[in-house]
Amino acid sequence: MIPIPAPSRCTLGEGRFTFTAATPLTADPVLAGAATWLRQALTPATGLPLLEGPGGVEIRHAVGLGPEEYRLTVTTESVLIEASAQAGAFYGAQTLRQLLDPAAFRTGRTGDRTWSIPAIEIADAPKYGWRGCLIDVARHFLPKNDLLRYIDLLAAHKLNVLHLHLTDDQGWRLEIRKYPKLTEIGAWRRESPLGAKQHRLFDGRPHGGFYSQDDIREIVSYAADRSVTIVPEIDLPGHTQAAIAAYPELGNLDVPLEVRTEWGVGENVLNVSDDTIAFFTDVLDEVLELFPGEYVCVGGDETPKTQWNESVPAKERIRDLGLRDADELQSWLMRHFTDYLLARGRKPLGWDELLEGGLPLGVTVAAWRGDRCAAMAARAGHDVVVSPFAETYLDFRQAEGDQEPVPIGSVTSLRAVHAFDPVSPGLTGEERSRILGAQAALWTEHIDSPRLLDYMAFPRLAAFAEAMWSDERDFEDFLVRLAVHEKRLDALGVEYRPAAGPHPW
Ligand code: TNX
Repeated sequence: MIPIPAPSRCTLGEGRFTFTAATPLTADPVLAGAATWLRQALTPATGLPLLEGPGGVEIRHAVGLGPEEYRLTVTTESVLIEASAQAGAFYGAQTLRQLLDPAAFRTGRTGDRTWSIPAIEIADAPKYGWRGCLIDVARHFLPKNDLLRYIDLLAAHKLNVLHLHLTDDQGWRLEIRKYPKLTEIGAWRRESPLGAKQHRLFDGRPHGGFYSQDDIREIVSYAADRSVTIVPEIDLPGHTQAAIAAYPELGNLDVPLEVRTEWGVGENVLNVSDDTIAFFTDVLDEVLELFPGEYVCVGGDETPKTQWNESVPAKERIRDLGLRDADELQSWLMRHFTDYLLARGRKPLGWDELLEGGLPLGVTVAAWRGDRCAAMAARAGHDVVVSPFAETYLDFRQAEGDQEPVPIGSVTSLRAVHAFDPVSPGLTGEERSRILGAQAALWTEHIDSPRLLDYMAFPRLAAFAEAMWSDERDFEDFLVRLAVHEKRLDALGVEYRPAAGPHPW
């Protein structure tokens, strides 16, 4: 019954608090969102109306707590959540839900039962501020309702950032009003000539989908109600073949391209003309309108320089700008976009490859290639969000075995994710303070359905959440709590990988 992630401090009392149809719920007006959410979450499963009024469950504003911190005090007579801000109140409400029987996680009633929680005192706050998860909706589109369900799942684990990888070679998933072909053409890929025979390289099927701007507004506000901020990613200047397929003038070749039907790093990158820069500035204008969060990711990863090394206009650009080579050209190009974001009061996020050509301060680095890159970025004075592939890439499988999904990368076990610490031991105090936190990554080359996404994400995302939130970590104790947590996931309909072994499909 002790929650996941484990709270900082937790003292069990005597007896239980029992809910009845008459148990009221009230909140300070500034924290009303948490009460609204709690009612929405609990009433369908429990039948408890939790009507407005004093004397039962109270969400009270308290000064002196951090914005994500809360205290939860349950006696036989009352339930009190104290917080200084919405996020803390919401996390208190999430913890309260975990104290109930796992049946409270269903969306309808399963019979009459008495709902009660143990008397307990919890004081809780997160270890890291950036507790994120990347979902790649470009390689395989995740329909809106499934994405909303994921936002609920992140919030249930007190994760607070959803990094949405919206564009890639294999699909452009965001409606841009000024450039409709990005989704008319770029959101759809045909059957791959490689076909199903090459399953391990590509699933071979036609595929597509995108979010309209109203879908995005809905997703952003749904997430905000659950203390989740969305960081949109428009990946530049590599990973852009879908955009080039829609608008060939963005590319380096004279031959038309189609939305890519293979995985792996692609050679087709943007050209560096003024028109291309203007095009993506327009795209970012619309992105900023849609996503109010501070951070916007402009990618910068895996950009092969072959085409620039062979293209006359690129070579002229390098010469005219007095640059040394194509790596510096990438930095020059990316600086346009990061400066643009900084000038509009936003914080640019970019993958660690950007460090290679020099990067303006004020750019936060998403370090995916291990401790060395994270340390390098911190040392150079950048804020860092770490996402090392060996420990946080949840597209890697959870165990060896023929029944496990497509083997890419290495095995990332539940234990390894739980033991993960974003701060590597070699960092100085100053460098440590630059590590904002971490994010798990669900890249979806080989994850073509919400069912498989569940299987890859859970239970590892629960372990990751604990690594981000909890100061003290004990894997054996986590496993004991996970046995109960699996029942919550069952009630939510999450098709996680059971501890006993893989699904037979
Ligand atoms: C590397 S991490 C990528 C992605 C792939 C992933 C597969 C990063 C910035 N780029 O494009 O999907 O590996 O695990």
